[in-house]
Amino acid sequence: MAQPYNFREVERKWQETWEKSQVFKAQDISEKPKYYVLEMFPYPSGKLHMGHVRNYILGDVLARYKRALGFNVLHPMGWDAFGLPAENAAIQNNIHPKTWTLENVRVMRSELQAMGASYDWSREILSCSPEYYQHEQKIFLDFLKAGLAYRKESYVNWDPVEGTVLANEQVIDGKGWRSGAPVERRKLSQWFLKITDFADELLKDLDDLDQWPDQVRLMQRNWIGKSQGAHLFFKTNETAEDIEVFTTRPDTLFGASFIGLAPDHPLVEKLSRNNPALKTFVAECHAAGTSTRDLETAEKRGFNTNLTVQNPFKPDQSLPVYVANFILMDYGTGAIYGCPAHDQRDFEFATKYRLPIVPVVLPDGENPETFSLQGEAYTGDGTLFHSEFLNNLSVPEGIETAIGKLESLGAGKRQTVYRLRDWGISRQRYWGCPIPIIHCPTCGILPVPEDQLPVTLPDDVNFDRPGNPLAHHPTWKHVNCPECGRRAERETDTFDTFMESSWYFARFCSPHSKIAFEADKANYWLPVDQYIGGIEHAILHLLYSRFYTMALKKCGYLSVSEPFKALMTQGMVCHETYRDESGSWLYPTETTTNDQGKVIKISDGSPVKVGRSEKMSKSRKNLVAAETIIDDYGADCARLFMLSDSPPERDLEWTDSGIEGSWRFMNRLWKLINHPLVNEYKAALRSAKPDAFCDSALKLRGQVHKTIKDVSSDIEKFHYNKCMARLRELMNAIEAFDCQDSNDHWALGEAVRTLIQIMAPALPHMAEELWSQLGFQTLLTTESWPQVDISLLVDNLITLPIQVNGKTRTTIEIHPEMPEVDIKAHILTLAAIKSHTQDKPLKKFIYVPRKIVNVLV
Ligand code: ANZ
Ligand code: ZN
Repeated sequence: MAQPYNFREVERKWQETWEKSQVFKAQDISEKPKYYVLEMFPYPSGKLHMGHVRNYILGDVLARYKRALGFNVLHPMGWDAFGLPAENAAIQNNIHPKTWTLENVRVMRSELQAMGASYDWSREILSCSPEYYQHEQKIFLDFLKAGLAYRKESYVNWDPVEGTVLANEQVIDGKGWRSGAPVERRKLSQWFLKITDFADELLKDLDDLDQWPDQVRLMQRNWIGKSQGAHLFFKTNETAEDIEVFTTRPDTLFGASFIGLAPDHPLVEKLSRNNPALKTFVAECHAAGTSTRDLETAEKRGFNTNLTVQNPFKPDQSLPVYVANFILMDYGTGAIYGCPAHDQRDFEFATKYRLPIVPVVLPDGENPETFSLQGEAYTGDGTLFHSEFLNNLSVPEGIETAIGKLESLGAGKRQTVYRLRDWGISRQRYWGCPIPIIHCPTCGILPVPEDQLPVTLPDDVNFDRPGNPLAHHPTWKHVNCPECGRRAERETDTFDTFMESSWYFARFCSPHSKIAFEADKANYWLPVDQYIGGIEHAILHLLYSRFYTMALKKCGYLSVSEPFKALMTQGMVCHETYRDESGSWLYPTETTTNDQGKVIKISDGSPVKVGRSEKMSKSRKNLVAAETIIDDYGADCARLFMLSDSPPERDLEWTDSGIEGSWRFMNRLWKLINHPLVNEYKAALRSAKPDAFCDSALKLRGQVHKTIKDVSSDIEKFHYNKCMARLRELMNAIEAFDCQDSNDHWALGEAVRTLIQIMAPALPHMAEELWSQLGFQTLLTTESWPQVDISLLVDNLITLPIQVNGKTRTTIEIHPEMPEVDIKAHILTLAAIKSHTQDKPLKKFIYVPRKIVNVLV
C-alpha cells in the first residue's frame, strides 16, 4: 500500500534533525573554500508573506548547493529591527515598539524555520539590541575621529500641528500623514557622514562589480552623477564678491545672457534682508517644494536682483543676475550662467523674461547665416560660431580651449562635481540607535567617552505627546559633561536606520564578539559571495554599505573595500487584487468562486471586483501568508512553485493553480519509493556497477549525468526555473523506463538516487525523507553533490546503418558508447534483419564503432 506524503510530519522531523546535528553551522576559517551567501535581512514588520519568502528561498537553494559542493558556507539571518513602523504601531495601538518588534521577530523566525531555510541560527543578530548597536556607536565615534562625520545645518520636514519632525515617508503630497497639515521646512543641526569623500572610488569600483546587474550599476552611477566642467568667477559690478558658477559647457560662454542664483544662495539671503519683495519670492519658492522633480516640472520663475556681472570672455557685456526657482543650492555652486540657446531650462526662462537668445553651436549641415532655433534649445553637437577665438571648434575642443583661456585669465578653473550628497544620519525619532554625543553649554559638542558606551534607549517612554519621546523623557538626556562635569545634555536624535544595515554583513562574521567584528574573520568571509535582495535597494542601502566598507577600511577595521561581490535582485511576487462592493480591499482568503464561476465574498456572497495582479502588499491585502501555504501544502511545495514559475529576477504570479501543479509533482516524486521495483533498485544501489548496459539504460544514464551537469550550471546562473524543469524531465524518464534485468535496476537506482540528490537544494525535506527511505543512513544534507560521468555526456544518439552481406537493410539508434556485444544481441532480434539472414549461421559480424555494422551470412 502506498503511504501518502505527510508533509507536516516529514518537514518537522527533518527540521529538528538538522537543528540537532547543527549541519548549517559555518566554521570560522577552514581549509575548505568559503562561500558567503546572504539575503537582505528583513524588517520585522509582522508575518511573512510569499513575497518575502521568495528572497530567502533563492538564497537557501544556493547555500545548500554550495555546501554539497564542499564549500564552507556562511548563510546567516538577522533582523533589521529599528524603524518607523514600530513607532507608528506604538502611536496607533499603544504597544511599545520593542514589544511589537520582538513579537514580530518571534513569528517571522519560526516561519523561516518552517520554510526549511538552512541558516546558521547561532549567528542571528537583532539590530535593535544594545549588543548590536553599541558597536555602531563606536564605529560612529571612529568615523568622527577620522573626519568622516560632521555636523551641519540642514532642512527637515516639520509638521506644525503635531509639532514634530516627519520622516520623508510620513509626508504625503506635501502634508503630514496624521495631521494633514502642510509640511514646513525647518533648519536643524544634524550629523552627516562624508560619503562624498569616496565618490570617485564608489564610481570606479562599479566597473569591477561585473556580477552585479547592469541596471543597478547604472542607477548607482547616475546617483553619484559625476560631471566634468569648469568653475567660473563672475565679477559683479556692484558688490565686491564674485559669483561662482559651475558649468559643464564653458564652450557656450559667448551665448550667456543671465546669471541665475538658487533661492537658498547666501548672496540671496543677504540681498533679501532689505528687499521684502525678494523675501516673498524666496518664500514662495520654498513653498512650492524643493525635490528635483518639483523643480523640473514647476514653471520657471525668476526675480531680477538688479545686480549685473561681467562676462569674462566679453568684458563689455554685462549680464543681469536673477534669483531663479529651478536652481538647486546643493549642486555645483548653487549658481549658473544661463545660455538659453543651448539649455532648455534657460530657454524657457529667457523667453519668459525676454532675455537675449544667441546660438553659439551650429548643428552640422546648417548655414551660419540662416540658422535659427525652432522654438526650443539646441543641445546637440556641432561647430562653435559667434564665439571669437572659439569659432570653428567642435564642442569638446571648445570646452578644452575655453577652460585654458579661463585659467589664463584667472576667471575660472577645471572642476569635477558630483550629484552625490553627504549622508544625513540624524533622525528625530525614538526607535533607533542613540547618537553617542553630549552637548555641554561650556565645552560644546563632545563624543560620549568609549568606556560609557553603549548609550542605551530608555524603555519607559510614552507616545502620547508629539515629538521625540527621547527629548521629553524626564531624565534620560540629563548627564554630566564628560569634560567639565557640569550639567549637560545627550543628543536626543537617533541614527537613520540605514546605519544598521550598512555593516551587519560584517557583524555576521563574528556576531558575538565584544568588538564590532574581528578583522581576521571579516577578512576571511568578506566580501559576500552572493547577495540577494530587492531592486528597491539598488541605490541607498547598497551604496551606503559600499561606503561603510570603504570607511571601515580607512579606519582599520578590515581590509576589503567592496562588501558584495555578486548581487542578484529578485522580482516581485504578485497576486490578483480584490475589492468588495464598497471598494474596500479584501484578502484572497475572504473570497471564493461560486458555481457560476463568479468571485464572491465568503461572508455575505456579494460580488467581488477582481483587479489586476500587483505586487503583494499589506495595503492592497493581496497577500498569501507563508503560514497558510505551509499549513496547506508544506514548505517544499511552496519552494517548488516559487522556483519553477519564472526566473528569479522576474516577477512571479502567485496562483492557486500554480501551487496545485507543484503539489501534484510532489506526489509523483513521492511515488519513487512506492515504485513497483523499489526493492530491486534499492538492492542494486548497494551492488557494484555492472560492466555493460543495454541501450535504453545507457540512454537513461546519459540523461542522468547530463541533468547533473545542467542543474549545476543552472544553479550557478540562478536559472532555477530551468533546474526545476530538468527535474521534471528526469522524473518523466524514470517513470517511462522499462526495466528488464538487474543492470537496468542499477541504472534506475542511479537515476532515482541522483534525482533525490539534485532536488535537495530546492525540496530539502522531501529529498531527505526519500533518501532515508532508500535506506541511506547519512543525512542527505551533508552528502556531496553527485559527480558527472563525462563519458556519458552525449547529447544525441547516433544512427547506425545495418548491412546484411554489404546491403543496408535498416538503421538503429544507439548510444555511441553501447558495447559491441549488446549491439549484436539487439540486431539479431530485429525483424528487418532476420528476414535477410533467415536464421542462417553468421559467418562474420563486423562493427566499425559508431559508423556501421555488416552482418555476413
Ligand atoms: C551653462 C550651460 C550651457 C549649461 C549650456 C548647460 C548647457 P549636469 O550635466 O547635470 O552636471 N547647473 C549647474 N549647477 C546647477 C544648479 N545648482 N542647479 C541647476 N542647474 C545647474 O548639469 C550641469 C549644468 O547644469 C551646468 O552647465 C549648468 O548649466 C546647470 F548650453 O552651464 B550649464
Ligand atoms: Zn563641559
